[in-house]
Amino acid sequence: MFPSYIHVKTSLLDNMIGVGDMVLLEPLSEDSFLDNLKKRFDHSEIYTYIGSVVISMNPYRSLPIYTPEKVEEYRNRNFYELSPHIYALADEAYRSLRDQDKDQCILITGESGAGKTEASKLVMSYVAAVCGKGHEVNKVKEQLLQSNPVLEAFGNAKTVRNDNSSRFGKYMDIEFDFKGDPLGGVISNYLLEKSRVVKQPRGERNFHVFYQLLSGASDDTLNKCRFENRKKGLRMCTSLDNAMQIVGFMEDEVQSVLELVAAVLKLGNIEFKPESRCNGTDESRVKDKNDLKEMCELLGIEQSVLERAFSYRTVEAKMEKVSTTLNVAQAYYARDALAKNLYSRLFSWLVTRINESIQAQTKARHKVMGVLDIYGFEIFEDNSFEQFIINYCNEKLQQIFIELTLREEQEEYVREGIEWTNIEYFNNAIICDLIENNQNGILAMLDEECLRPGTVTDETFLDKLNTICADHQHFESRLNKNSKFLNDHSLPHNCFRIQHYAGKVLYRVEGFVDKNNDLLYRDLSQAMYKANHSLIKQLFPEGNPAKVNLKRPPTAGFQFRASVGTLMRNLQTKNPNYIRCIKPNDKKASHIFTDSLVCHQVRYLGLMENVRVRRAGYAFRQPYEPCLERYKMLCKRTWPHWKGPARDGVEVLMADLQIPAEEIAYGRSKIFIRNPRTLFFLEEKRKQCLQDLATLIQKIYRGWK
Ligand code: AOV
Ligand code: MG
Repeated sequence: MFPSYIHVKTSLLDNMIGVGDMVLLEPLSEDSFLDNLKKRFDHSEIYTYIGSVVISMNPYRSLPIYTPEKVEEYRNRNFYELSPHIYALADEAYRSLRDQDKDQCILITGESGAGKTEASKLVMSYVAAVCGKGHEVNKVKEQLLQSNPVLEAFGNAKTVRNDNSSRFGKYMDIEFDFKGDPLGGVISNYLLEKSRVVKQPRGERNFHVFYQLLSGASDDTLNKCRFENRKKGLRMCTSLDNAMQIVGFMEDEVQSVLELVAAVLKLGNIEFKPESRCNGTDESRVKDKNDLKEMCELLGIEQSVLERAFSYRTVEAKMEKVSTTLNVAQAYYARDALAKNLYSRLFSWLVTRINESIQAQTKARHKVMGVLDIYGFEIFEDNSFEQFIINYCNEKLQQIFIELTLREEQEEYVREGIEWTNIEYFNNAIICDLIENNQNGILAMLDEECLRPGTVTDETFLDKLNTICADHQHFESRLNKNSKFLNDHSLPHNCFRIQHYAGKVLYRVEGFVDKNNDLLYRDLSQAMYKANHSLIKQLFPEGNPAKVNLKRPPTAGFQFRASVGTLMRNLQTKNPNYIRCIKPNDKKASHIFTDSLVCHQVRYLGLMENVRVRRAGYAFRQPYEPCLERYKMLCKRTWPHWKGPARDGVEVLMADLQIPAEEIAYGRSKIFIRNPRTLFFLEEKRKQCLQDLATLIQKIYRGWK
């Protein structure tokens, strides 16, 4: 937890560049909040506090504020001593972990392109710079840091919003020993956006690694991956290769991984044509077998087995096996399902493999620092299952944000023996419940629909929602039985709308059932299991014919809900540190501050709410000693020395300055000030006093001359 005392540096109150802490904003309104952000942004001050929360504006250009000198500047300094910086938060979290034995977590939120991933890397590199040294420790640090480029190559892609958008959620626990030296780490990944493997929205790209392989791999690698005729471009793959080596991948493992990536590319080239059968139906056949052949060679799969799996599907029920033919559309569906599964399982394997490398070698683990960099809230024109899942996760994060911020405030009041007055705030638990409730939550109903026998479609799912959620105040649909939205033409029939804490989002149900089911025909998993390729075999354990399991695997939604639950329980046990990232414009441009865009983010990040919570009781607090030290010159009875407890001195001082009693509360170790104006008054007085003193000294000096 941050020491909540505020050492008022002039930098926090400089009029030119606004105030460094929003808690001190006077008057407080959305306009003044935005104005302050803009003022600071224009002066390249991209960081601003709300108490101990750091707001980070993406500058979209490199600023000279991450140098080794800066690291030294912020090292071992109190949070409010210097101007706001992400390093101050990292330093505070690290020291609190090392010296006060408190597990920490760094929660980074904000929309796509707002700077979350960059922020997480800055925190990690800062901690790496200030924690222990030595050969072994340095190796651990390097491995932890280099896991980033590896995961980014496979899990990031260029999107309309961000050239390096993370398409997976990531939580990393860094483990330290009692001295504060890093021992290792554990990474958890959340739902990779695997649909991107087979289809990308216009103007977007597939995952980086595909391009890195094709334009950057060595001739040897390209040959091994059956890309002999590939025109050689820039060599960019080397940095990935390096990173993988540092993390601890063996040469043959790197090769296997790249072969799999190549296989996905070949798979994407396979096309199908219909072949008429005597019973009048069409059966699918592979059109040109060259890509199929190459893919099978790469993965050590017998071509006929895979070819058959693209034409037939075997359904096993109890003791029976029934084979049905696939038409062309079904064959494409099967191909895409295989590509998505290959890639996402490879990604999960990579995470497991990285974890093996970076896990702590000793059991001396003492404390952990968790860093969460998860996809931000997404409101697109067309929102599907992926956005629904992502937004659900953000809803949960907002919930613990509010909960923990309030709890932290409350705890401090109790500790200091000050009366706590209840704060009104919007509790989004009701929206979380709409989504995750075990009985009638949207995810549960989707699962129920996916498991129900009979014809299940996205429409039957929507029907179900309409009957069950109709009266929920955060759920909207035109087919609601109460028809409240019947005439709302912004709400099409095949959609439902949720009023999230961050705004309303329209979800199109198409694909929900399918994506939640996430089915891969067993013939395909069995074909993969038979592969003579060490990696592939591991990725499809369910393809083992000896272990045919008729039970359905858990749905995508179910798995996600479970992992979010685990994450939340984990975060609850740690001391949270928040970084709230904001994107200044949607042109990826420097120096442009689009008011409406920023305003929108400030709203849905709940930042005003955050300031209000911080200011609800007493905006400001400071331990007695530094307070007395700073203002004792304002009172004859405390200047130049106060003999006695600092608290008494502060009381005398405040009485002498005629600060109204209701403005102040005296806690056990701190003075609490209700209104920032009182603080400004004190600061103003002090400035005046210092000026008078300077004039006096000048006069004396002249007198001497
Ligand atoms: P995100 O993680 O929040 O989006 P990133 O951290 O990838 O966003 O930031 C997007 C881009 O903004 C980076 O590639 C940088 O070019 C630039 N940027 C961000 N922070 C800084 C900074 N502190 N200094 C300079 N440039 C910066 V997403 O992963 O899409 O939700 O899913
Ligand atoms: Mg990111």
